[in-house]
Amino acid sequence: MPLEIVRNDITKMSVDAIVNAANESLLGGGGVDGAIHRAAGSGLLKECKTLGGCKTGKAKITGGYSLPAKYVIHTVGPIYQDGKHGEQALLESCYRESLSLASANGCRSVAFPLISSGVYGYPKDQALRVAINVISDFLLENEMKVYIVIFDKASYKIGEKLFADIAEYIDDNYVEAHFDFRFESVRMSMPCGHKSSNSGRSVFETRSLSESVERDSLGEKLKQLDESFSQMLLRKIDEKGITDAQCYKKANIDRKLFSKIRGDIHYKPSKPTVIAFAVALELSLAETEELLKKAGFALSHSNKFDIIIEYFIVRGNYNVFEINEALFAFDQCLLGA
Ligand code: AR6
Repeated sequence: MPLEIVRNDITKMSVDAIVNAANESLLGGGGVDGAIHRAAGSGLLKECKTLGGCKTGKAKITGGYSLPAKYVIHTVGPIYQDGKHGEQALLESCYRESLSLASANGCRSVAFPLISSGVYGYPKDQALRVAINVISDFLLENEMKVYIVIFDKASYKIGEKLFADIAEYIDDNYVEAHFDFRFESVRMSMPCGHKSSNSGRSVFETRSLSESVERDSLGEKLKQLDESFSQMLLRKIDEKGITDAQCYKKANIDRKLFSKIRGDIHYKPSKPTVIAFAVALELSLAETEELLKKAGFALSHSNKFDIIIEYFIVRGNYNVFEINEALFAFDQCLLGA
């Protein structure tokens, strides 16, 4: 996944560069800045003293010293007043400048904290949205692995209305599914010889009859395998008139994985990968089910992840990054590789 949201302490990230939410002096402070200086050791402050500070919205780079990261990119986020003082443009600039500095220094992986969302008071859901928008734009043109690092659950918030809507959707659908599920388990646990009220034939008998038919035609059937996942994916890309790169980037899937899928018609993807492509291709719910089926999966109402995906697809919201925000908020695995 080119963009990933993770819960971690940024000082522990083994990436080429971590980004520091610094202040204009670049001489350290509290929050993530304090944590980075403590973990890097005194060499970092010494180098920072030679930089002559940094303006809000800009970024400067130093070594990582005792950190697992090779570099620290120091950027200064805006202090949030009321959103009418150019805060958003400045925050966007922090992400853009940091990414271009990372790129200029050959970094292939970078980790960001949610800049300005602590002491500087930027509302966390809006800070996250800005981060995702700028980073995903950058990833359309550049190859890099970018992490947004969320320190604790409290510092992560998607819009309250969205959260409440999804929670309600899960509630409505989850209850329904539990009824179905109980019914299913009763059916599944019937003993083999149980007479089905519909056919009057035992499950065992039905199976032996059909087994002989199947044995005969198995060889034939194997010769007529359905279109595979990879074949359907490539066909849909053609039908939508988009390029491979547009598709895998929109799906938040990296190029290498896409080439594997392209080169192997029997490639078996994970479920989040299939859904990421369905979202990138803006497939309807029925088409998503079809694509999932090609890879041996289905959407189920006994699964929160599936219900959240369904919530977005039925509303025609195909932004993989927004979907990932919501999945993260509900502690589900994310779309992508
Ligand atoms: N790893 C990842 N994220 C963290 C960590 C960590 N170890 N520690 C905190 N955060 P803040 P700002 C999150 O206040 O708002 C400093 O004093 C935190 O939960 O560090 O840009 C500077 O010197 C929050 O979501 O930065 C400046 O004076 C996010 O990092 C001022 O604070 C940013 O919170 C900058 O304020």
